[in-house]
Amino acid sequence: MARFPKNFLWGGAIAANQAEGAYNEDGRGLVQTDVTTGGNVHTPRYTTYIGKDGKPGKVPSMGHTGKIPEGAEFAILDDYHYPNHQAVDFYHRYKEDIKLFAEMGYSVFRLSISWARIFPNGDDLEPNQAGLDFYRSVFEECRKYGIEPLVSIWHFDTPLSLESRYGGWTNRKLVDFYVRYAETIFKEYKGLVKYWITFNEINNTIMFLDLFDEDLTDADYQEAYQHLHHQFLASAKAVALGHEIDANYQFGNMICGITFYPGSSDPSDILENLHKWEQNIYYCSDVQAKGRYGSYAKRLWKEHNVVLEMAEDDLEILAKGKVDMYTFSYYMSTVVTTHAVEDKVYGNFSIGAKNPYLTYSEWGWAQDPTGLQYYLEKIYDRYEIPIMIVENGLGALDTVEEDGAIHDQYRIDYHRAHINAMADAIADGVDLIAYTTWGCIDIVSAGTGEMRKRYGFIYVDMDDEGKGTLARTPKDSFYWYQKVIASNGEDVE
Ligand code: P53
Repeated sequence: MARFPKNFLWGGAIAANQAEGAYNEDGRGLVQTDVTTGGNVHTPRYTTYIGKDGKPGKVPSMGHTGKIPEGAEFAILDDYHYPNHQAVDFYHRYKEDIKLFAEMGYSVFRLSISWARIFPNGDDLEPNQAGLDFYRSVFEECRKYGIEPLVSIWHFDTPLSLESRYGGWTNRKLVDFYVRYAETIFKEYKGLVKYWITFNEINNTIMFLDLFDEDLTDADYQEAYQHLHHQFLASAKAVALGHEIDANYQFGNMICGITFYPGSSDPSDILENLHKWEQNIYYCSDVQAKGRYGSYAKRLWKEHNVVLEMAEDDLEILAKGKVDMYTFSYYMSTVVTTHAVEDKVYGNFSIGAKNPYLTYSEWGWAQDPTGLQYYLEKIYDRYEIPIMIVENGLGALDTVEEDGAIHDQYRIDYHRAHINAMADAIADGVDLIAYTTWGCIDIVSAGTGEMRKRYGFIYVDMDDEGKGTLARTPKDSFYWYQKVIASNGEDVE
């Protein structure tokens, strides 16, 4: 028996703001990462601004939602390095990079379109032709090698101008701006693209809320849930419209898929764990895959006195915009407990207590392939639609040997274990159709802004200060993945 179906899609994934660079070229508008500094595992990234008083300042960017003070303006300051400005220059090197992806044997390549390349201010009435041309050329390059593009419409990169002038996603007006942008690209790339993802890791807004701030008020929750409601509407409207524009279009939601385990058999831990799944995973995917808010949503809102502002036909819009496939990222599992935690995980996005049965990466992320199998089986049972794993990888420090080789056996081991877990889930009945590893090529880390936190199978000569030639070198994992793909997942040794 083959471990993977015949048409299984193998490939890798990147995001525009972490790979492209060229942040101010060809009419592109700014996004939040352009005013976000580099950090590391101990120091957060900062969003920089000029205050009302004319003085420069910074606030921790907290993933993607850093708020600057009233009256301040986002600003690029002279004293800081902004790693996303240049990133790894995919904007100018995409032909060379896609050729390498083809050499690995990719049948799918996940990338995102930068909204601010198409609509620099977000609310422009006409798209920027240079932006449209760029992605057309990228997709044509993929097609040349028989690679299917898998396109995220939004990957944490709302045009900055929509943040400063409208206050971002808490403003309902963004729904229409997003839909205009989506309609433009659906029409433009008809015949070139088949697979779309509406919002990358949409659940981060609620999942990471209580991770960064201990003094949260009900107003913070109100804002987060309202923000999500608007993104759900935008996603549902885009899906319905996309299906009209091209009946072949397939849409995925995108969930940051973390597997939650109860810390003990204490029933209160079991219940708390269920509630974490509801708040952090199901809340978003029920709306996007079932077309309605789950029954527990009322409890979540009540906990923080949230009253969602909804228009009359909102629930109908959500019901009509169900996604065709469940797409998610998977890096780690985490432990939920109601008891005092002695051994805490320190990683920037790892949450909760340390799991004594697992090993942790240098950035504190739990390595747990069984958690991936668990997630796949649980989610497939709930939604019964095709599943894509659209991110999975190990952020690690790589060493370049004197002869230029990069022996990243740890990365190979990580992926082998996760691919075996996928095969086990498929054997158990899960309809898994694609796997795109995170960072087919080294790119800027979203969480820390580092280059040294590398995920790629292709090394990029660039350091945290922005020094390097940007030259590309295949790592050992490159040749290993080539073998995996050529054997359709049979040969993972
Ligand atoms: P970095 C948090 C937790 C898990 C995945 O992350 C996350 C995040 C938010 O950063 O993000 C996804 O680069 C995300 C990618 C990101 C990747 O995971 O912080 O979709 O943009 O690069 C890895 O190590």
